[in-house]
Amino acid sequence: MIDSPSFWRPAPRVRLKQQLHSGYNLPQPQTIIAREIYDLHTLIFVICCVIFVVVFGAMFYAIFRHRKSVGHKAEQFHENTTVEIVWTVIPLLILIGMMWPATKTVIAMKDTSRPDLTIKATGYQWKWGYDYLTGDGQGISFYSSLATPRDQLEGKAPKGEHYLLEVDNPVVVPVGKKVRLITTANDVIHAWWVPAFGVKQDAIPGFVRDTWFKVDKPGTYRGQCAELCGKEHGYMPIVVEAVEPEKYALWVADQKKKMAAQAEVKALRK
Ligand SMILES: [Cu+2]
Repeated sequence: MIDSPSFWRPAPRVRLKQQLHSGYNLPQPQTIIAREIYDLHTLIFVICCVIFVVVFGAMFYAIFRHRKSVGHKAEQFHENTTVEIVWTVIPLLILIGMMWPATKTVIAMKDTSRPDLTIKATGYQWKWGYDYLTGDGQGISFYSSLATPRDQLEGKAPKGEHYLLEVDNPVVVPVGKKVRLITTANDVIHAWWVPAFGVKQDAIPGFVRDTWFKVDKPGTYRGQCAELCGKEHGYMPIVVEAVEPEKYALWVADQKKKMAAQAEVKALRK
């Protein structure tokens, strides 16, 4: 397993609270896709609220003003073609108005073309393995396991700030670069999920799926496996360190040095 390099300092930590709970809303978006999802969520929510107010307003008004006790009689308009067309066309237009931006975002989410680097994430029961397939870091490969001490899991020690959301080897990526993430699994279905990136992709044994993200700001971003994958499903978090490209180059150089040293040791043992 590859240790975190000693010279390389992690970027300023984005507080977990900020990431997971921005009030009662979605986490603060950190990528263009996450921002689009966030805006879409707001737009659709507003549309739903307007429909709610209009429909219930009209209903309660009608119930109150036209009640039988003040002498109203029910209007009869069965098989009124105009009414039927109106209440079909209006919802249809509303749905098209919602579908248009949503479809654009879904298409953008799936556009993994022309990445700056490609990383393969493999789900294992119960950890993640990462292989850097293209880019400067090509050839880097490591496992990323839960780093929360056993004592905390067993309730013998107070829970730390990043309880169950900390790993020994985080995935390191440069900010402002398009990262294509390929997901697969070794045993059962897992899912690679980092809420702040707007990324959630199943990792399926025997299949290769992909997604992408481009992180705006340096920071530590956390997520979890999002597919029930066995008894330690909750113990395979994801930690992504997004760093400036210069820092990333230093990290890559350090990892490569370590890999070369490991290869030498192996050769000597033969
Ligand atoms: Cu899993």
